[in-house]
Amino acid sequence: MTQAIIGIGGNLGDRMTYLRRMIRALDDAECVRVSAVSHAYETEPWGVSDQSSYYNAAVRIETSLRADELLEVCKGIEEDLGRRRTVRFGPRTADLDILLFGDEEWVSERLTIPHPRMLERDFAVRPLLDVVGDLRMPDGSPVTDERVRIGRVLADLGPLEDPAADNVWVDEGEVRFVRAPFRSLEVDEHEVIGDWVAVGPPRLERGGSNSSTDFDLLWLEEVMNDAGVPTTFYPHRPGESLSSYPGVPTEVRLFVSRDRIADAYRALDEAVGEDPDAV
Ligand code: A4P
Ligand code: MG
Repeated sequence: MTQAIIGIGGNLGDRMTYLRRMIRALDDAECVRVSAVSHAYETEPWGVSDQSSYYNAAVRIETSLRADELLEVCKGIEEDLGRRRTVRFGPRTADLDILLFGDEEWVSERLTIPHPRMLERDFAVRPLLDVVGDLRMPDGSPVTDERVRIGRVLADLGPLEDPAADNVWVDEGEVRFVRAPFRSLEVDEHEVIGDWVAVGPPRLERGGSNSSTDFDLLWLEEVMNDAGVPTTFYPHRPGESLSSYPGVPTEVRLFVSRDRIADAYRALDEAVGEDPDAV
């Protein structure tokens, strides 16, 4: 896994919506997971004058892709979001630049990492410092805002939704990550209860006798407990149904503490990685 930072921005259309869609698309991409998101900033357009201000942000991801593969993912997202390449540095709905990719350096016609002009751009550095406090360039020098001189931040527009905080995974049979409605909590009460978030598939039980799910919630509980992530079942532990309505299925769900969801992800990933039969 490599930690990479992607600078995102755009200055056409509903700019905030495009930022959200870029973040979402990155998190949805195969082998990419968003682990932190900066504030959104309104920034002074740089390059071609006479274009409207940009909204910029930075996204920290964990990925098993190589940098050149990640570039293809980024270009695909730009395309999906309707970017038309017209003028270089000109207006666009969605621009994704790989700013840093672990401590790797790339110099080719298609890919330069670290992004060559990032340190002089307020619109790149400011959000970047939101997502990684103590950040270093591949040569070991710290990333600071000392050299910024172009693309000034005009306004801090506040936090953007961080999908890592809200993702829950549910599904029948297989482990699959399903996104909760983005940041909103209008998930039904079976999925979020107070500070608890449901993970894993629901287990349907009928008056005491268990129906099978391919995926055992007790196994998942063990994984979480090993990782120190607090868990609880609702409405009761599997197999301990107290239903007074025999035959009426009860949905038993495992919940983990909401503020530990990132650890929950990691623990499951590791567990599945170790045990191919687990799913
Ligand atoms: N490329 C090389 N290295 C990278 C990398 N690390 N990440 C290549 C992404 N792409 C990289 O990019 C041109 C080519 O750069 C790509 O085909 C890729 O192979 P592009 O996105 O097609 O065109 P572009 O964005 O116009 O060029 P470039 O060089 O990425 O421009 P910048 O530097 O991103 O500038 N003002 C404000 N306030 N905020 C902005 O976000 N952005 C720009 C674009 C101009 N002014 C801005 C902003
Ligand atoms: Mg670009």
